[in-house]
Amino acid sequence: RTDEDWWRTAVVYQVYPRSFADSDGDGIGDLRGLIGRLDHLEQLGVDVVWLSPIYPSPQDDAGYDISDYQDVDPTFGTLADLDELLAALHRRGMRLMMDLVVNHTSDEHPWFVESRSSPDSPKRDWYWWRPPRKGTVGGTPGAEPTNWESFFSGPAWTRDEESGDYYLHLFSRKQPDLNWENPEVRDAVYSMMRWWLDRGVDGFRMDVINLISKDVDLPDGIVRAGVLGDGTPHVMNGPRIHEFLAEMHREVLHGRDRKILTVGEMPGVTIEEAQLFTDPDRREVDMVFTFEHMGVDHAHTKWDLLPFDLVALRTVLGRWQEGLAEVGWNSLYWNNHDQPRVVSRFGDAGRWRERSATLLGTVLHLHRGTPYVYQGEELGMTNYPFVGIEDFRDIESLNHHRAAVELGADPEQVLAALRSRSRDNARTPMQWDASPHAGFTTGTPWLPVNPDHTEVNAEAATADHGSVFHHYRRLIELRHTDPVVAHGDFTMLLADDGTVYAFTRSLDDVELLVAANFSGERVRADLDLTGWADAELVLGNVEPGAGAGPGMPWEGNLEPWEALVLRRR
Ligand code: ISL
Repeated sequence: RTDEDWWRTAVVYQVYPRSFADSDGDGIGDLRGLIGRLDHLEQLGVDVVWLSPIYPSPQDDAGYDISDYQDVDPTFGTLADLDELLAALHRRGMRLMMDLVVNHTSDEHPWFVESRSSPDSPKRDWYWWRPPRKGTVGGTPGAEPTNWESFFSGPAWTRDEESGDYYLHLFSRKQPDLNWENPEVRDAVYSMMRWWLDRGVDGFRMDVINLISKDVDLPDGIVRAGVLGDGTPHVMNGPRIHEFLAEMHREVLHGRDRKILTVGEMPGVTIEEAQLFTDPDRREVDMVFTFEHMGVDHAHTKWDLLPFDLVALRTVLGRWQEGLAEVGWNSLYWNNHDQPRVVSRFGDAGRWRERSATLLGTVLHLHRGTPYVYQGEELGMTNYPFVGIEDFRDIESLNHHRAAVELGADPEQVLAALRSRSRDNARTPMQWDASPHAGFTTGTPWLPVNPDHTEVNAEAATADHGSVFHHYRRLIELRHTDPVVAHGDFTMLLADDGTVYAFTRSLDDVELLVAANFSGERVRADLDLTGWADAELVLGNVEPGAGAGPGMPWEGNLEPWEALVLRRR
């Protein structure tokens, strides 16, 4: 294998810095806190750290609203701390991937301040400014240039009182969208990216990067519920998206002395699009984050809860495995800072917390693609027991609550959806030990620590050989040592089974069989085990294994939430 595709055998660990480790007692995590915890990551064995935004920011959207791309927010530390983190990671053989948020800036970024200052500003065209809709009075509902709803509720346009014009913001009003049609904008972004690469960083995770090319006619969207329309067909995977990414590759990534890792976060991306985005010959990005499997438990929006459906999950994941088998590459994730905790979502966070957390890890890490571990996932961290709206901090949750209640929804139902789906579930502090704030801070944490930290914490998990942590460590090691895990073909089994998830992987003369029982009952997997009698048990989450081993072939029985991996030649 060449250095060109080192990332195919890699595992990425996401750090959400505000909630990882606080070194100075202000209740918010920081870079020095992270530097102090690198042993944990090294022991886990991950190859890359993806760092969520640490740039100067008014923190309207927890750092995804950036006011200076080339510095560090004092809350998180200094550029010198960042350099030290980078050096410390490199010394330990790990790489650093930065978050690149360039669909929008903060409204406090000097570019936007300048753009807003006058319709004649040389930077006016760096953002999407439009007059009120013809025949309307600016500032009144309906006068917005389009009917689009923002991802964070309410109209996607805000009026600037001074000029009377509106600016576009697909997210909060403090996150104005950059106009990528303007070549100066693209140049400014590329030069900023080169600056980070010259500093030594190893990759970029590109925030909502498939939203940067808009349909310049800005047509209205279809109105489904309420009064606002769905603008997404006019902004997702827009007409120039491939052109922009290829240009970025040429201008920034091509010809470097090392292979830079790129992953595009792409809500609404289809497999057909992903094949184009990740085809190595097209030189756009190495992989994308799809959202399709995150949608299997919602109806129209993420707030309309559906029960977990294993068949739906398998159908989606299976299609992506197949779709990117010949060309392109998958990213694999259950969790990030925008998703509720997977063990509370697809597993059983009560009686079978550890068992289901290790099952979920096994299933994900044995797929073909690059796995991402979100901080705390390797401990089996769970959703927080939120009660009232005052417990939430996330702008998406707060805005949705306000908008839904205004439209007449039952507040108790809105809260029920937030408890299960709010992004704050992912954002409670990392649980290091059993002490009052879980070893995260000596001060008051910005979001409370989950009360289960007395049991679920890194100190306890690293000391226990049978923990979720050590299971994840073994999964990561397996990817590093057994080429079939990274490079083997993937075949899904049991297409219609609502309980057992099973598949095989194969490379040359080696074949793996993975079987996982997504239920709290003992079951028998309906698999044809001919030829597996002498298989070796590589990994399992039930001690001492389900009877598989030399002279003790596995007969297809699975304990509650049991997952196992067999290998044959
Ligand atoms: O959180 C979501 C899932 O419901 C999405 O609406 C989310 O906002 C979308 O996936 C884009 O996410 C990224 O960009 C946002 C930021 O708030 C998220 O944290 C980030 O991951 C805007 O920058």
